[in-house]
Amino acid sequence: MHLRVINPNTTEAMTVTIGESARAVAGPGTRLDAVTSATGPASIESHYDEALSVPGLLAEVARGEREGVDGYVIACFGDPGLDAARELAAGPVVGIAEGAMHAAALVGRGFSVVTTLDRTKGRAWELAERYGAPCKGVYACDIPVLDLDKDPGVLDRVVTLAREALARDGTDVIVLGCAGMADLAARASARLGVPVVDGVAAATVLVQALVTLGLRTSKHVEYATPPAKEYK
Ligand code: 5HY
Repeated sequence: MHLRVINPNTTEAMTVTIGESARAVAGPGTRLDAVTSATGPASIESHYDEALSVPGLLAEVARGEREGVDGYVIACFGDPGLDAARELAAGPVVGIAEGAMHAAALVGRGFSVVTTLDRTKGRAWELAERYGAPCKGVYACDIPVLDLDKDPGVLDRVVTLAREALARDGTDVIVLGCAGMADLAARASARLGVPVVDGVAAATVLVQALVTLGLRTSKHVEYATPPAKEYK
């Protein structure tokens, strides 16, 4: 099968981290490529950024459809453009928040999210609500997305916040709230002694599982191909 992981921001360095995390869990029969949106924000840290990330994301899904891609991961914790992507894609489309939250629910009673900026916490709560996931808390380490790979103290900040979250929320699983944190999951889990979910890996395995099950996005009504019309 051929899967495509799409970084909806325009920062190639993040796509490298994302690709490494996705390839680490891709099966032997899976061809996986990680691509970067050609247009839009360098990072997604607001509703404005999220809105401007969607056209570039959808262009990558449309290209994937022309190239016969079997399934997609939207590698941004806001799951931007998820429903629109499902209208374009024949195969399954999973966002990393969606994948992480469902995986977390399968290995614990409840999870806490550790994300980047305070202002993105509301979106994480909204998604947990939509997905019916047992999210008990959302915390921000206040590190801008593009500083995650520059700040040497990131792992310590995430672990400290996660420890506080587990105690305060009474949770037993941590979800990392940014694609740029994908490479922290194993080390954080070793230090915390609880499962720490990287949404890139979780969503990749979920899409792979759906394709293996022969489950493609339903085209009955809601996610049918959009009606043909002029777009200016
Ligand atoms: C992400 N922003 O995963 C989100 C993280 C966030 O550019 N990639 C981004 O803070 O929502």
